[in-house]
Amino acid sequence: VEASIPEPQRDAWKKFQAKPFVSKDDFEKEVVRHVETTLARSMFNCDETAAYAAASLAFRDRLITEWNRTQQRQTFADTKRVYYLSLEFLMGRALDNAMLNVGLKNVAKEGLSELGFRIEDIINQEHDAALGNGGLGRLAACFLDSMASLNFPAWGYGLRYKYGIFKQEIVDGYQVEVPDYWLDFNPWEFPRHDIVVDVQFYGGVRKYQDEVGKNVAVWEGGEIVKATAYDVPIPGFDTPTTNNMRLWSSKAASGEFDFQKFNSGDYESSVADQQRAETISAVLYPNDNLDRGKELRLKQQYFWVAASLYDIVRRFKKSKRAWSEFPDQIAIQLNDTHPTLAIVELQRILIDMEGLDWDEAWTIVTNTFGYTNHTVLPEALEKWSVPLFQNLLPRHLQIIYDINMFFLQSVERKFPGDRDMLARVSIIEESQPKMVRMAFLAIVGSHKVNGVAELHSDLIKTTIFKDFVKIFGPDKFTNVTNGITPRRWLHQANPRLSELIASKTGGLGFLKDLNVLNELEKFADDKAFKKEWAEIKYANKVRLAKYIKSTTGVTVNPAALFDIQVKRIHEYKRQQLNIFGVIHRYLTIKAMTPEQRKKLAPRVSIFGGKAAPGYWMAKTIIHLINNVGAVVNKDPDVGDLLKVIFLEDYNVSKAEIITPASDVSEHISTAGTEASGTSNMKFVLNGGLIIGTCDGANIEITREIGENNIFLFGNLAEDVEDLRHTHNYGSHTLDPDLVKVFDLIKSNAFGDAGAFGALTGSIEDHGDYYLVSDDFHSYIQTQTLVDEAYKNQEEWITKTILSVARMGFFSSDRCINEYAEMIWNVEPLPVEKGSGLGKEE
Ligand code: GL7
Repeated sequence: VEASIPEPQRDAWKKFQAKPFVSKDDFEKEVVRHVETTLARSMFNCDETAAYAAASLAFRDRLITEWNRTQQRQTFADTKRVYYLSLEFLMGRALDNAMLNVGLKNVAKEGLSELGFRIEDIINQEHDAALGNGGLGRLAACFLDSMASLNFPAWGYGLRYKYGIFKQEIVDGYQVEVPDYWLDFNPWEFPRHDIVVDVQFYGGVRKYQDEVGKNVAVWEGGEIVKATAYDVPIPGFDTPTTNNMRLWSSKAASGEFDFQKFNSGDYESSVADQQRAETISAVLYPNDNLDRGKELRLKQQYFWVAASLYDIVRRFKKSKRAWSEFPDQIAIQLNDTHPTLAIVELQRILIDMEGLDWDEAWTIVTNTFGYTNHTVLPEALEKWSVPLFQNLLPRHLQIIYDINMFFLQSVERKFPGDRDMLARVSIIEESQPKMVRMAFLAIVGSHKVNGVAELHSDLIKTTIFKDFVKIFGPDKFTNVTNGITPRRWLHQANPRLSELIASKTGGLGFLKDLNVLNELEKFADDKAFKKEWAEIKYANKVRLAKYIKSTTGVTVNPAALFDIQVKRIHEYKRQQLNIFGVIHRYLTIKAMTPEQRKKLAPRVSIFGGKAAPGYWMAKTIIHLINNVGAVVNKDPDVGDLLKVIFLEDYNVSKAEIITPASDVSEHISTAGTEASGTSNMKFVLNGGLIIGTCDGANIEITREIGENNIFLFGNLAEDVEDLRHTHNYGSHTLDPDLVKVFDLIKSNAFGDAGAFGALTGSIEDHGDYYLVSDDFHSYIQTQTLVDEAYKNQEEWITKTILSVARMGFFSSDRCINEYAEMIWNVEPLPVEKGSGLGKEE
């Protein structure tokens, strides 16, 4: 339908177009207007929740105005766009970020203060948007920020889960999961009730030949679910560009409920249908680095992919271009294998709906997609059972079989007679039942495959995807080392540090070109600068200490060394190594004379992170940490020398308080298991040092900041396989210090040892797959080096300054520019500052 206003009436529109506020007075006017009209409240009935709502709505209005202009500008320019498909976007809070990105935080601060509120209290009202599990989801959020800040025409596509990642409560030392219902009030989304896509499931396929003898496949029957779009504006930093994140929400096709059933008296089942459809976008699967193969998850994936592709194709068709131009106009990036069905769906649209022939369609498809791999852990690689697929998406399964047939034929031509190779690379695993290997499908259907750190990208080429390198050649495989947005992870989380850096580098330019941080090197020995630097770290530690006190009741000394490990709880990330190290420290302190104790640097060991609800071992680790804390924290022999803290419900907004407060953070995964890690980058950028293994991005961080500025320990990735082999087939004797730790646990020192039997047993009796014992000695020794180094504060501070100065590489802006150049082949759409702000285009 033609919905644009005719030429003669457009002047009126232009005259009355919304003008985003820029002044304090206009901001206040907007806040008061929203309190009094949108919220129907008044100055006699305005608490912090209402003030938060009104301030957010004022900023939302502003963002959506820029959003509209950005979309018009991008449509008009008609250049190539990027679509970033991710099942997770771990956005955190939006208000603070919006205020900073549009450069109006001070305006808002003063405005709110005149209206009777402290801006910090208002910011704290916001519920995190927690539509992700961990690093993978947060990476997608950092990428959206960078794409907008760099003026790339780019959209994110995801699911609008009603429940994000669960809220974690610790009850008697155990993790308890509470649903995260976050949509009660969400001012940051715009429901688009006019953008609704029908998504089909189940049914069957009818094949026939048409008049001219062409094979036709029709997918018919089954059921339809409706996808409604919800748009979230993504403001760039210091630019009018405001991109879009479109999230899909599911609804039954029959509207409220099935009236036929209702009228025939079957009220309950008509509501049940509705409920079943809504279930699709109801909940985020809470597993990190684990695939469980649940049918509802496959339904989520297809629902999201089908709606997104329909939307993308519809937008392309409006341009009236030839199909062959599709990859010149559109790049689609697959964030892990979760959206791999998009490859099949686009092929289906092109051959079944648009009538292209196979080869023509397949060329378009492969030139459109890029695939990012985020893990080599076998338990995380997605596979779907063929019978399940057959039932849910019968036509897609046929297309997958055809893709596989053509692919295997090409392999056969290249490696004649190599049947083992064919079996190894087949998209269909010949198991019982047969399985669809999604990573292989993603590789075959994309023109580029990338890993997320150098070691990881090398590993995928030499292990899980080795055969594909032989088949497609090495150029199809590349590396884009992850990055983080310095806007949220420095400017927003650590405003004082950001201000200090700005004062020495000529303003906030470093937030747009993080390599400017290099200028700080010259202050690494500057007395006055170091003093300020140290004061800021101390203030951030005081802030965290207050938070710890208010949430756990434990008093920690801000002068102690803060040693932090916050991330999802996983055996491969080895929080168990950390807590065993803490127990070892406890034993050491207990055995010390008072004189010896005086020489030890006091330490606070801080843990945080969620365990997947079904991951028993991870939950056991949380339990052990809490029980160790309960004993150590009240032991008078220990006092301030050691405190053990578990912070409940680690999430993005808490990370903003925790990250700036570290002296040391732990990134101690078994070598070769953590694809990249991104919190390692955040901690160093905030002036903390790392104790870590030679894994993921730690290696590149070391290369950038220098090996004197990082505490590396442990076995190397290349030795892991041999060590595992010896554990299983040779002799496996545990590290003697670790044995002492286990003995203490077994003496019930931290509660009933039975509770921890599986954890110690996995190391003693079941092969120690994650090499905890092998790395224990090296870990303890390195922690001693940390103690020693921390005593020399002058050198320590210099190390942290040099590290920050050398972190420019890890901006997600660098990473997005690499994707744009190597994979997407897209250019930014430059926009003059201020051109969108109420001026004509
Ligand atoms: C992850 C990796 O585990 C993590 O190392 C990486 O930094 C992140 C982003 O690339 O992706 N892969 C994965 O499956 N999850 C991750 O966080 C859940």
